[in-house]
Amino acid sequence: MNSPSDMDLSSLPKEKWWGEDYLCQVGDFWLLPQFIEPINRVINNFKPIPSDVILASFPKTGTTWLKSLLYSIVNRPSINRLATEHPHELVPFLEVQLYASSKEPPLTITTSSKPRRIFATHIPYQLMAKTFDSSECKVVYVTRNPKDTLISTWHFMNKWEKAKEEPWSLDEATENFCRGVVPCGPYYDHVMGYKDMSIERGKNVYFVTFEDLICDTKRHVKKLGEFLGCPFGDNINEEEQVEEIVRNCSFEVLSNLEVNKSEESPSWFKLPYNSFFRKGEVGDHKNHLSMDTIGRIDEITKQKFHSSGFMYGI
Ligand code: PAP
Repeated sequence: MNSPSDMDLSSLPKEKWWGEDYLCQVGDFWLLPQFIEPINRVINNFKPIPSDVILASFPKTGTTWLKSLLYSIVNRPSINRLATEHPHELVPFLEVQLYASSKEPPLTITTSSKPRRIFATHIPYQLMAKTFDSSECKVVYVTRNPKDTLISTWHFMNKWEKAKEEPWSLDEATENFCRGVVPCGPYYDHVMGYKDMSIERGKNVYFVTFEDLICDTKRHVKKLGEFLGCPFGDNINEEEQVEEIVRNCSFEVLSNLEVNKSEESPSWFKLPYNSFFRKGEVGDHKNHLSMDTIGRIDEITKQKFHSSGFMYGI
């Protein structure tokens, strides 16, 4: 298999995905060309330490929410930096922020286990296997049902400058999603990589779905506390802490903070801070997809998830 460490960009398979823009294939995955070098740097240089927490996800599946939750669980709500700092600044992406332009470990990477380091990545497990398998770090993976993921991706992409001239139609987005030719796609392979890892290395991987998280956020906050080795006790004070974390990280609270409503863009990304908050609901695909398209995606979900025993996504 091609891995980013031995690839020559010009020799990689390419596919058009939006107008004239193309994605490059590394292993089985389609990546935006500008992220191939940074991903390469992460794979070759990032060495997690055992106390690290790494949030992995396919884009648009709940990353921003989990960043907020993990940051709050590890630091507890008394340090509510979420009130003034965007979740993506508190928990940086390895490939988009920390290793974006240099293989030299940034300062945050070189510090010790205190304060505890939390990083995020959209890199598929299959490309990061060596990094993860040689470390005892904790991995949290969040996924979301494919149809809502598609709709969230479609909305997000249409916020790009390019969309003003050339909107990404829902038909085109659906076609690409079904073929797997979207950034970090195929979605199904991304999810199954981490799902399999969670089965093989349950002690180190917490696999959760957006829908389960919405259903019972409190239970997951407590379980995540245990998983990360910083459990909440049974006393009233700690119960209140859990409730405060759930509230502080809710879509309603986060999306109404000035820092998250900001039209400014971060230095490392072209879209404004507010583009990471839209609706935060389960089932929005029903407002956009025809019954035929729903049927088509459900068929793929059966083949890719259900046939592997993962009864999810329909
Ligand atoms: P990213 O991969 O670009 O970081 P990510 O955070 O994974 O994006 O996904 C964004 C989705 O999470 C958006 O979903 P939507 O388009 O269906 O609305 C966004 O609204 C949603 N989201 C962000 N924060 C929260 C939250 N606190 N609770 C629930 N959903 C949230």
